Amino acid sequence: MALYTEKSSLPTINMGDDGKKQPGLPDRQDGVLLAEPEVKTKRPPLFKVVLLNDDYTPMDFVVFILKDVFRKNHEEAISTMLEVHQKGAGVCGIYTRDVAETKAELVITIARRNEYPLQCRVEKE
Ligand code: TYC
Repeated sequence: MALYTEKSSLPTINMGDDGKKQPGLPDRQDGVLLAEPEVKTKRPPLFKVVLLNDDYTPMDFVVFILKDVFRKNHEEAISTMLEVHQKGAGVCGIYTRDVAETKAELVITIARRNEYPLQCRVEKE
């Protein structure tokens, strides 16, 4: 894209009534595109899925959940399960709100179907 950067007194087309630049519209002068429009994007807020320890859910089942729901490999799944077992809680993953809530619900659904009391929480990062 050619950039015309020389200063000129010609008004830009991209101007509102207040004379201010309109965000998202390209800068033009004499119909010539001066630069790509500046589009401001914001990253979405992130949420942790935290798994909680209990005395009844078997370790193997937690490892299965960590692989199946959180796509961890065997070593990562063992390590996260042991962290939760030893410290009482541990982060399984960090996602946008909808993904975090869906994964947390899936954990509870699979656990209840297997009659285990496994719990997990969604917390803002
Ligand atoms: N504490 C459980 C046991 O000894 C294992 C376990 C680990 C349970 C992690 C839940 O989130 C958990 N069988």
